[in-house]
Amino acid sequence: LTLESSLRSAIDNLELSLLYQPQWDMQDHSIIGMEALLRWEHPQLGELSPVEFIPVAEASGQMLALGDWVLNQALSQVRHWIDDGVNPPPVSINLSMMQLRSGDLVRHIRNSLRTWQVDPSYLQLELTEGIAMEDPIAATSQLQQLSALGVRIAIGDFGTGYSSLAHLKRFHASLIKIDRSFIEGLDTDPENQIIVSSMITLAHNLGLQALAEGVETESQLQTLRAHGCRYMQGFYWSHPLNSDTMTRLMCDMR
Ligand code: G
Ligand code: G
Repeated sequence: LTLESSLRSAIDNLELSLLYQPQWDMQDHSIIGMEALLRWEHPQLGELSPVEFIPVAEASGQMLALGDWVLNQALSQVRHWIDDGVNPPPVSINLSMMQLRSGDLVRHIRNSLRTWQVDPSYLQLELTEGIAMEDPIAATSQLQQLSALGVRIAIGDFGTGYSSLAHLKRFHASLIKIDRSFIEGLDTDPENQIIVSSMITLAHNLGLQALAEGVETESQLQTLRAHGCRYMQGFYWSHPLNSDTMTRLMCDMR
């Protein structure tokens, strides 16, 4: 059985799940958001990373179905949390190239929000510079509509691709996520410190929030703080968590 054909049954067979990684506000150590991360428990191959199967989904015309599954799964979880009296922070989902290209993204998102009766402010869409820049005009128009709806936009893997500063504003982003590769080298490479510090300043000067992803050590944390970075995500606090563990964490923090 190929990955492609087993992906077709993965949704039906409940082999997919979402994990949630908290995002922290360094000022009061509260959780200001969480990133939903897709997992596939393959019956023979075990847990597969999206890095392995997202390209298969894109190449085999299954990405839209997969993207819809992620969207609905995340919003149904938000609905559960609200119903259980756990007021969750915005949940961020990753968008793929195909979803932005389909031309149907805004309608899908509006429908899902309506289905689950979830306010758009609970949803954040994360896309990479590369995805947004693939077709900047189409991206701009859809992101503008989503932002007008009240959905938040985040640009992930920031600094790794071709970024035009003008586009950052046009994409209606409210948050940039500084790529893990810059955080990794923070302790050893003085140039990385300059780059990260500039990205934080750039974000703030544009009226955007800056979040550092992949923070793993106390020393990275301190360096980022010293450069004015307020929001962080990474193994230092928490790995991606299943929904039950995430619920417990949110309840414990109140
Ligand atoms: O969680 P992990 O480190 O394995 O994720 C690897 C990559 O897969 C990350 O870059 C992440 O953005 C991407 N990814 C995780 N979940 C999703 C998803 O639901 N949709 C898309 N398009 N990408 C995802
Ligand atoms: O590109 P994106 O931000 O969506 O990637 C998220 C991926 O990064 C997930 O697969 C997640 O498991 C992983 N991740 C999250 N925090 C850390 C971290 O502190 N260190 C490392 N190495 N990976 C992380």
